Amino acid sequence: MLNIVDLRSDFDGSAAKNLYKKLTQRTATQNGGNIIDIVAEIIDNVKQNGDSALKEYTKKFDKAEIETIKVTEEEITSAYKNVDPQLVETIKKSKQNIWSFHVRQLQNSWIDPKENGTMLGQLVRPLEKVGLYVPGGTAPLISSVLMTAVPAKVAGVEKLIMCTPPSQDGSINPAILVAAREAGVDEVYRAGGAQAVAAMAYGTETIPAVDKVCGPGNVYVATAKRLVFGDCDIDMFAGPSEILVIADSSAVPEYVAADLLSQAEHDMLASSVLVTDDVSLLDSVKTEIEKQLVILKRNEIIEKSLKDYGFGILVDNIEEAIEVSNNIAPEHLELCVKEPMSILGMIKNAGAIFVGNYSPEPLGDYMAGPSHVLPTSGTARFSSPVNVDQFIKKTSLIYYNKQSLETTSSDIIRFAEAELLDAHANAIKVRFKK
Ligand code: HSO
Ligand code: ZN
Repeated sequence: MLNIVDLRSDFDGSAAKNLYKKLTQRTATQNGGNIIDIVAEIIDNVKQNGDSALKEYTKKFDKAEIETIKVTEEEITSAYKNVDPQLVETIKKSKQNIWSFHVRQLQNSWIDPKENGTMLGQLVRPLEKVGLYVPGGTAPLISSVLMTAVPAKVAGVEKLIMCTPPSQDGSINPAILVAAREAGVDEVYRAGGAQAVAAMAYGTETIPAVDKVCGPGNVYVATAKRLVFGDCDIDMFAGPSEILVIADSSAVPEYVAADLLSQAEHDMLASSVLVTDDVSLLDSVKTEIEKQLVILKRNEIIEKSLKDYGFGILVDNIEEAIEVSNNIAPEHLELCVKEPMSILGMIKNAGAIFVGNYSPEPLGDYMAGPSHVLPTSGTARFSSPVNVDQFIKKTSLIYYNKQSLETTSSDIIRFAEAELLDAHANAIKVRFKK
């Protein structure tokens, strides 16, 4: 089922290059066409007509006739009664682990007074209002609520709101509501798609405008985020899930196969790649995939995903495997090799690295602590997982006294005059004229 690519004799060849391209451009084709026009019209309508536009779209796209957009306190209370108490406990544990990890990312403001009387500093402040989009879809991604909301709350975001499309009866998955409450989300609204992004970016009668819109979504949501960017901030464009496993003869085929399948089940566009220097491991993983696939519920999605974007890549040695991985820059990288720690230093591009046979990717999806919202489609070359930094901003602080300003006055005046900006120069001169 995996597509086999043998790079052993052709390591730097075009086979590798084409493969990287195919894997990192899985969503490129979705952004064309008239989607931009459709989304721009939706945004405009929400800007003009607020709540009533939202309700119309909810009727049209989600087939739900809703009276109240805001989820009530009673709905949240009853959500707790409708979720297995053990799942509530699991959600709480996961939240705690995510919190403990992200607390370590907090940065202090600082002020640096110098002997010459100057003082420079940096004030670190949280964003005030953030909006989180949680998509509907075939799998309710309860954990994704925690993985974005908790880092925002650790950063100190005061008002965290969430939009998610309702089911046809107007309700919202109770476990999603429990996760939102546990993570510290302040308000939840029934709204989906591009219209929800527009509502959070510009505000409606019910939904407050926010400083930043976060969260994954389909191509309409992604396009809406692109269009509102500038009026507010946005996070990354998370694409379909990816896993790349580097494995040698010490890997366990059953585990490797299970981990590849775990990401393939997300999406027909998901990608699962095994890179190995051991032909017989590759054979056993292929056999294991066939064996495990038949009992998996989402096997149709998995089969399609593996057919298009599942690869078994053969290389001469683990150094070459690392080079392949660095070129793909996978969202998730598993190291199933004899001495995983010894190769960490060579890995340049990956969203998250899972070290050894007992750190499978779903550990990171749910419980380990680092956010599972990670850079996809090769963007790990230049971007980071969702983290506290994305919910803060910095302000510079500058203090000079009369004497220290005088010391540097001639340099400022020289700069200003070179730029032909004499009002700038004058702002210095007036302070020191005799
Ligand atoms: N692996 C997905 C996240 C997820 N998995 C949510 C299960 N639930 C993208 O990192
Ligand atoms: Zn996952």
